Amino acid sequence: MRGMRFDVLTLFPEAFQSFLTTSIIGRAVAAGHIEVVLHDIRDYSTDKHRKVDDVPYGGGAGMVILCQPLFAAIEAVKALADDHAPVIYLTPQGLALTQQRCEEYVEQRQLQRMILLCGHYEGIDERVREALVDEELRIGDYVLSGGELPAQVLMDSLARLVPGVLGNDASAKEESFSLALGRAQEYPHYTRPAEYQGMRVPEVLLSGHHAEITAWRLAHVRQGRD
Ligand code: 4H3
Repeated sequence: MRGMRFDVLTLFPEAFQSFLTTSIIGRAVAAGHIEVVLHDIRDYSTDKHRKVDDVPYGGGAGMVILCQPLFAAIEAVKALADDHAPVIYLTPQGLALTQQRCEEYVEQRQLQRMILLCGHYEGIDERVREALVDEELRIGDYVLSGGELPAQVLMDSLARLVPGVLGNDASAKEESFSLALGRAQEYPHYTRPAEYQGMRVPEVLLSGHHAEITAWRLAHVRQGRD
């Protein structure tokens, strides 16, 4: 399977800098397993002052991102590659991002490319949503000031399912296996030293008996809770 390409539309491309250069994601980008292309929505404004937002019709707090730069940006970015790419808007009203949905994106649909739309302020003009947004996703039940963090969460959760991204290919599969059993669940992990301030690592984990270790881990699976 080919890597994934993400085209990110944002007013704050600099918010992605450390994410894209650090740790596993940094290596995945450097190795070409994932490609992330950042697009500054402001670059698509035709206004002489590069205006991207205005006050809401009907009144109310905050600013709304204009149709013009969003239509121009999305249409231009769609045309940059041949692959069909759904436009995904990160919003608290969207479908919940779950491990199962991540696996469906990466494996079942063999999705190669996504366009991620990050809003800010009060959000985007509704006509952009109606005409151009294919899916809405939320990373959790809370409101954030921008879609940039949710976009990074989405890319991180998908990237680690792309073959080659994790040094140890088993890690992602193992974790999704345990997730398939129910809610997010994990067994306890330990590393050296075997004793720290009087606290011992369970002896069975030091034993090298793989069947017993597996049984211990199954017995100590922790369930995610609300
Ligand atoms: C996503 C986006 C929470 C989530 C978001 C989430 C800012 C959406 C702006 C942005 C709109 C106004 N908050 N839970 N906020 O995934 O574009 O809400």
